[in-house]
Amino acid sequence: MNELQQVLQTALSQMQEVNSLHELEQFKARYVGKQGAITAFMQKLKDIAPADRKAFGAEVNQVKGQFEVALTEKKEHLLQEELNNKLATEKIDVTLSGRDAGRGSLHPVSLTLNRLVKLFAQLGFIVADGPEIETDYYNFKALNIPDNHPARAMQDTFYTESGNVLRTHTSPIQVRYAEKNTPPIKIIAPGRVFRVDMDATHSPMFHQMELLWIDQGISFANLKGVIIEFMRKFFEDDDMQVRFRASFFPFTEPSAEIDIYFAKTGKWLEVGGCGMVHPNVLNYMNIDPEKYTGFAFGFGIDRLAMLKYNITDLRLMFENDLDFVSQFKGC
Ligand code: 2NL
Repeated sequence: MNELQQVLQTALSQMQEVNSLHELEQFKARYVGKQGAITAFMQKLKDIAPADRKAFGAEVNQVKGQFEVALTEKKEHLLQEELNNKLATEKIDVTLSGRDAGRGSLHPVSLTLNRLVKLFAQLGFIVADGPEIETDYYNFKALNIPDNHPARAMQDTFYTESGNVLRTHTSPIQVRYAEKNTPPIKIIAPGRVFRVDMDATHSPMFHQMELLWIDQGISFANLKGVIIEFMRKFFEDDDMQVRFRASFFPFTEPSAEIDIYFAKTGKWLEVGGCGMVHPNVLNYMNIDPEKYTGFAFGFGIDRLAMLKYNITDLRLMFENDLDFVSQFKGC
């Protein structure tokens, strides 16, 4: 019995030296664990004379209880100490200024599109929109593109299983608009277009913009005026030379390619196509070609953006690399 009391006294005094929760766990095991000093007394019970067993057992239980009460107090004390420690050391200075999250920037295609919309708004054109999945009718037939035209081939156009197409140009937007509205029609149609084509200078998805102006008395002079004015405004060069080179499109007659002259390089560059809307196309739009005429033109927004911002590789435009995109802040 004396021995047991001595073990308890030693335990209680040693407990005072413990100063971490981890240490306390190991300390606890030394006394009440499987091999613990207090546990050992419990195992002695079978060697005690039957008459003394009850008293002995009660005493061991009582000591064990005292030990555990002390242990719980110690644990609470250590937890409190740990908390006080944290509160004292982990201070937050709420007066420090915040970290800059960084400001995003618009993609050069978006920047260019925004400029185009603004520029043509000043000339009286509104934006029209339409679906990216189109019917054969709006993408080809209503544009006077014959059944055997190479653009309709599987090698050039993405077809859906149901026989629709991913629009190959934004012209169908204009056909849909003209069909539902009466002249004067003055619209621009920007958007994504899709063609089976993929190399250093071609992407299967790119951005195009077309313009359509239909009214009484619209002539090739109006076409030239709008396009020349647009090119000079867009490239911020009032003397920029624009050249119209005779060409062919099924949806316009006459048709021309648009070239611009870069004084920097001394080179003419083709930037788009244009023409007077073909009478067949006006008929598909339910517009009387005897009463109205119109012109249309189209160009690639990505290519125009590349020229404007001196971007040399088309693939950069579609990789969405932050180091690339963030170079256009403030443009
Ligand atoms: C090019 C050529 C062009 C048109 C697009 C058009 C649209 C309608 C009616 C008639 Cl609804 N024409 N669009 C006309 C001429 C040329 O684009 O090289 N695009 C990148």
